[in-house]
Amino acid sequence: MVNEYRIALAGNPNTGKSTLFNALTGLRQHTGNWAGKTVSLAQGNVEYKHKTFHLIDLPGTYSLFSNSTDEEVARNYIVFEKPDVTLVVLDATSLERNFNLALQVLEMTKNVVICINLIDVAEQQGIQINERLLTNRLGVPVIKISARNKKGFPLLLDTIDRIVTGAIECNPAPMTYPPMIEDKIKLIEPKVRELVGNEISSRWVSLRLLDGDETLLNEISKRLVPEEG
Ligand SMILES: Nc1nc2c(ncn2[C@@H]2O[C@H](COP(=O)(O)OP(=O)(O)OP(=O)(O)O)[C@@H](O)[C@H]2O)c(=O)[nH]1
Ligand SMILES: [Mg+2]
Repeated sequence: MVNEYRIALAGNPNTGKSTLFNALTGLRQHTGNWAGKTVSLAQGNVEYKHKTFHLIDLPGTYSLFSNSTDEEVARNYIVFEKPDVTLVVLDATSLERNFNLALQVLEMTKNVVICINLIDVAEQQGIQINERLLTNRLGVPVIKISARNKKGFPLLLDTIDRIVTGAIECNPAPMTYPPMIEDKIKLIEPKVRELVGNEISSRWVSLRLLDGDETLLNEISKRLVPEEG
């Protein structure tokens, strides 16, 4: 619908996604309740500049390679449900580990905002983060926030707003692999594109096929390939 946008929150466990979600939406939400088989995603709304942002709190995961139900749920949401913007929430005190997931998301989808959370704790520890440098390197906005102290929210909301209105264009820096892998991608990608069109990144699907990710293949045939007969 016009003026309604879906904003997904992704990130490693315990990086403050639900805290951010609750602070922005004003909803109370229990944390860490994703253990069961049926995963229900918490949703809540934020009104901003005559727009409604529907926030979706995805399960916390260390990767998006469908090794677990949670990883599959988060992956499927980002790839197939295609939120208008995906916020990747990182723990400022363990950026190196957290960037693994961020880079995976940047390979899957374009409109991404990197939220470096727990900036209050990082500052206490003397950790300095150059968000401009990161923004330039990654090709998407990087914003320092403290979800608990509601710090950085105006810039975050404004950035989401500017992405959905097209005032900011996200251009995730392409990630390249060793020639052996790049050569294989060149072989597979045209065929993948025939299958998935522009619905999802054919390069990303090709990489997953090289990984032998069967759950993704099943998901693609379920969702994108028309049934015969
Ligand atoms: N100091 C500080 N603590 C924070 C901040 N944001 C979140 N926390 C704390 O970090 C812990 C984890 O926060 P959650 O919001 O539950 O994290 P989550 O990412 O939803 O975790 P999972 O749902 O398990 O993936 C909680 O104790 C929060 O209070 C912050 O900006 N500063
Ligand atoms: Mg949570």
